[in-house]
Amino acid sequence: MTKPIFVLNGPNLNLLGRREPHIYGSTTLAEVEASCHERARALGREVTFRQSNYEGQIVDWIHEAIDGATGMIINPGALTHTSVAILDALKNLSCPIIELHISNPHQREAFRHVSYVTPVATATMCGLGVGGYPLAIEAMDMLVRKARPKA
Ligand code: CA2
Repeated sequence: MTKPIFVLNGPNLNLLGRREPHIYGSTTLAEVEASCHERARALGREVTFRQSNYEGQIVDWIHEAIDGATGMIINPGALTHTSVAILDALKNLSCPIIELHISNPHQREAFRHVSYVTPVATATMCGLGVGGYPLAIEAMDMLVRKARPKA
């Protein structure tokens, strides 16, 4: 059986749809998760979708992905701009990595212009709102097929 695509979400993303709708929209994280499963199903893939407010938990899930994921989509939230631990964990993955953001951090405060994740990401996607999540599933499917063409 093929391994799932991991979709990991960092701190505060559990508040999606309930706070700051002018930046992040009014869709909840549960609805975002449903959109990922739906797009993955159409592509014949599975998704493991998780969110945590704790850096160490995200590091543990990245470790789980070393042998357990076919691709890693990660929105590390604010940890994008601070976390050497997440960078170091991601370095251990051999599968494609997509760094995903709902907003476009480059249009926001200067401290959001730095990402510790970008150097190890296969691709980055940002500024597409929550619609970026199912698009990232499609992009990941393309990257995985490119990495491992069928015999
Ligand atoms: O645009 C993104 O996806 C971010 O990763 C979101 C992070 C932010 O620190 C990054 O710079 C860009 C913040 C996540 C907070 O999510 C919330 C969602 C709804 C309400 C409040 C916070």
